[in-house]
Amino acid sequence: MHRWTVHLETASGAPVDSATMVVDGGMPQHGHGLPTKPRVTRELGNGDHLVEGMKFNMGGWWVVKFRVNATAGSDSLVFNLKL
Ligand SMILES: [Cu+2]
Repeated sequence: MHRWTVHLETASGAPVDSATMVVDGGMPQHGHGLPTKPRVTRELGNGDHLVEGMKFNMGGWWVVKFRVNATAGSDSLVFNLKL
């Protein structure tokens, strides 16, 4: 089980502390999602957010998605992990 620190900032580089973040993901080639429900458990300050519950229970191609809502705006990101 991993803990990730996710850093959020505006396009101009200002740290974003107060935000809701939804974590999603899965393995496109296997048709399944994450085996856990990761979530933000703590705001660490200076734009850093602690995400607990990240788990990758097999090797292969994973896609991880974050959806962010804050007063500064909404954004999302998707990236690949090859494990
Ligand atoms: Cu799989």
